[in-house]
Amino acid sequence: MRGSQRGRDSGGNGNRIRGRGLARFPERQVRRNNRACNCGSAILDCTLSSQAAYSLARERYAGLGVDSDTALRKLSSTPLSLHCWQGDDIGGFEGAGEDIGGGLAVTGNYPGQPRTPDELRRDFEKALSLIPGRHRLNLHAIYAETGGKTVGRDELLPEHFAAWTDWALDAGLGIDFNPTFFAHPLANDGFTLAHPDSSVRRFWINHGQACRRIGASFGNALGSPCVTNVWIPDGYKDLPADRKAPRRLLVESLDELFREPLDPSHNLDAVECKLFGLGSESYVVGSHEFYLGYAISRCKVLCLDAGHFHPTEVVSDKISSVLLWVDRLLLHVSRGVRWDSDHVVILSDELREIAKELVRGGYLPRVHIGLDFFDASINRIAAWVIGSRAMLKALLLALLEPTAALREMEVKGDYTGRLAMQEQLLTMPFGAIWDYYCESRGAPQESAWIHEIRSYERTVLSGR
Ligand code: RNT
Ligand code: ZN
Repeated sequence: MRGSQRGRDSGGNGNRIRGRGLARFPERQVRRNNRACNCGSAILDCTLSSQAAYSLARERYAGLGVDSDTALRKLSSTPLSLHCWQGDDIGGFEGAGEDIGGGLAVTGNYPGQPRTPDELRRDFEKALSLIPGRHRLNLHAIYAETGGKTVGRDELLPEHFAAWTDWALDAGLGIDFNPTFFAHPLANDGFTLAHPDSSVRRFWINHGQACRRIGASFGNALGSPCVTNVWIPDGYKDLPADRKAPRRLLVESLDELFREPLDPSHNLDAVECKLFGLGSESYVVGSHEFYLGYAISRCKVLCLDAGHFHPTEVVSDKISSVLLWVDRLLLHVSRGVRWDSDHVVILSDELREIAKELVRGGYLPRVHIGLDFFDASINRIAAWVIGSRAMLKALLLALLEPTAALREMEVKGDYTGRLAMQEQLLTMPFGAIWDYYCESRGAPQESAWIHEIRSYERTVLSGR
């Protein structure tokens, strides 16, 4: 594969990070002790009942030829990239008072929205303490901290993200990044990088260039490549007279935006397509075909957002196709519901299919698993926790699948056996494995984390 963007730790998906790890998560430290667990790594204490349930479940999976200890080890080395914007309704801290725009809409008014970067970071830490494993933060440019000074998006510098970097270093988190091509007066026409006015395009190109350098500074400081993802809202509500010209402009703008060579062990560029959005129902410049071609020809990471396709089209079916042609994939795991592409992720059929594809294809080292949803009608921290835990549960289910046995039936044409086994797998004692995993990684079991959210609401959120 020519000129591919491989990170420093190209054998994995980029979570070998610098930092002091659990230092910032006292709740996890409290649960830690020295007793050995069966599952091998990152050993924490587990209650006897969860150990016993795990032992029984492990035997059941062993009966299918599946080693659950190995599955847990693989799961714990798979990071998710958790999007900061679920925490504050994509508000950011620019303070210009712009609407989000870009066809993005966050509905709901749940109390406790964070008002400052520190409050957002505190909420994020709370969420992380309830999600097993070591994960990453996915940041947007509008979360810059400029000390009250107005800084144009085309002038943003790594120093405006110094607090995020220090915090991530302390917490042992990697960071991924996104230029923000919305919520700005120069995006109000609905066009940014494909705007017919070259000065508008130039502003947004400069913003993208600034963001790539910021991404590289995260990657350099944290010792793990930052995936910097470009998504633009550009498109038309109604039937365009010219579909070609904006796409040509977008290629030009992107080529200029990505012109500066950056070390792929610091920064990896990704591009995200969309079929339609609110206000861009008839035409989106950056369609799937556009970005698939762009990513292949320019050796970029392709981003597939699960909410960005026709409702009957599924991302799970695209993974094995696009990974024949691009080196790396970024997923925006989301859940479309009618017109909305950003409901909180749950353990749906499609989520399980996505995870199965990642595991069956051996793709985990080439795929960055990002989450992308926003809901302000429920507790925002709980939304992070529900979506992240659902993704991890889906991955664990996939890791516990007796894939070889299913494939054997498939090649023999025994589709009856294949379907019967797929149904049988749904009643296996997966919950015992998952609860044990959570406990052994210092995170609450499935029935317990909600109590911690309720108490955080009482003690912290209610004071805001
Ligand atoms: C929008 C895209 C994009 C955004 C974030 C906030 O439809 O999915 O990824 O959700 O940049
Ligand atoms: Zn997305």
